[in-house]
Amino acid sequence: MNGAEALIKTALGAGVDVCFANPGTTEMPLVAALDSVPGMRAVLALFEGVCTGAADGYARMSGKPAMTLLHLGPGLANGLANLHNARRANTPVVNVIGDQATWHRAADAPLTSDIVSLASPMSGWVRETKSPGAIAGDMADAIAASLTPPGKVATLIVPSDCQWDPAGDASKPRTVPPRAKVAGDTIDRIAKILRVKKPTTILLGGHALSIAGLKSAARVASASGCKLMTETFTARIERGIGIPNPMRLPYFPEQALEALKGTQTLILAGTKSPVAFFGYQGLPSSLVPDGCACETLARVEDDVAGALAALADALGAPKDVAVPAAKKPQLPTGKLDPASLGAALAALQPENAIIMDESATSGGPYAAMAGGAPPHTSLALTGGAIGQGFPCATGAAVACPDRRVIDFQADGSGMYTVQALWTQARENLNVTTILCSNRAYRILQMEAARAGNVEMGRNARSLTMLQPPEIGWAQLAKGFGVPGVRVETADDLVKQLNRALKEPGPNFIEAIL
Ligand SMILES: Cc1ncc(C[n+]2csc(CCOP(=O)(O)OP(=O)(O)O)c2C)c(N)n1
Repeated sequence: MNGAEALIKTALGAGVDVCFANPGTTEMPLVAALDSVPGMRAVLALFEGVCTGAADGYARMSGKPAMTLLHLGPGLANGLANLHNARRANTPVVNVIGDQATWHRAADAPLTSDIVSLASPMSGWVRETKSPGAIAGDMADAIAASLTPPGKVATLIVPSDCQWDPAGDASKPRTVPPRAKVAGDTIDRIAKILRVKKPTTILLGGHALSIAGLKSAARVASASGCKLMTETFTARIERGIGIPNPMRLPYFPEQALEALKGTQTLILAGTKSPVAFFGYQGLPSSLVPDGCACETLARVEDDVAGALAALADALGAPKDVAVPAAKKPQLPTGKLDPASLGAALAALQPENAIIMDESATSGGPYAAMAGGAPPHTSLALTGGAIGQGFPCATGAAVACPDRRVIDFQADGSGMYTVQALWTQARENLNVTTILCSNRAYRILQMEAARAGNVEMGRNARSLTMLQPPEIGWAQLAKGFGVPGVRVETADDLVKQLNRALKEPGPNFIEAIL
């Protein structure tokens, strides 16, 4: 067995059986090993940002890492933005990156670069394999590191001679520590704060947004009268009829501070203390109101769902709390705008759908209505590096072939990684894309106005508008092998969405806003 085969056998032994790849010469032994060691599903993506975003979506839905296979420093560099998003989502990802043969490094050949330095900021764990005998153990360590709570990006750099030279056998999976249980003292301390019944808000994130976490949080709120809120951008949240539906902390700092106004204690459950997405002149970094105390029930790496359940019990909360009936979204007619688009999606999405939400400024009305949609899972852009929607939806569909994935996709963001559509077609994935076609970087126009640049000049307009020329989205989708249509009214959208959601395989709807 050579090093490459030992690596793949180790991955399979640890349950890692999907590889999102864009290989090159330095990964050829690994490419061969993907056949000589059977069991790995190898998925080609035509840009490394698609590989890394797909690995993120896959792990958010399956709970286990996929491996990426990337080509030296430049291949990794192309994938970094979506690794940044994965890192912010605490997603387990295992990057395997080929490098020059150890004896060829000194030659400083054209593709040689400092891969460790490139990988480090976006990785929670980085290692270079030093010998063929070490490769299997390194891979086992990388997988364990990725799965160590709360979940990490782990990057293993494997020189090509360590792949092709004879190696020992595969390594056994390492033991991964479970999420830390929150101490009884902490539960008692938080329960005491909640019993005082001063205005208190619990900010929920990470695993608190599972069904069990949300239900326990609702029990705590019903027993104590506290408010519940979720972090603004959630890696994964369960939503829909019958599922507690806390308000989302607003994005803009003025609105977030307003939403938290009057709160005397902010309790963190599976998230960090909230901060503004950007620094704005005259506004603070921290979104915790002045004079408000901040307490931690559970950190992101802790068993936050268990802590919320224990807290609910400590407060003597009833076992089940009725979820207020949510308004069922009505099918829209007439003009197509973010409100009618949101209503159409919320009304038509099938039970158990996975919504990848990179809808940016077009998604507000949908987010407000989704609580009345059938139960579903929602994934968001956690790190703000746009271009995540198409890849993440692709990975989610690989993880969950029996569920319909809906990529609710802003147009500007979509253009960064549009070639993921080709992977959706090749793998025949059940992904419906709804493209919010406002043909602008709308958020940047809003930010310009907020900064006082209301009458934008020629350059500012040019840098925030996506036409001319108009992007032919439906033709683009068709060119990648995904049937695509364009709709201009709410009625047309309803008709096309109804059809698309029932058809197997990928499809695409450009909604002109
Ligand atoms: C990788 C990366 N590049 C650039 C940006 C800056 N940026 C933030 S939002 C945005 C435009 C978003 O436009 P679109 O996706 O069409 O959504 P809209 O604002 O129109 O709703 C840009 C360029 C970013 N966040 N990430």
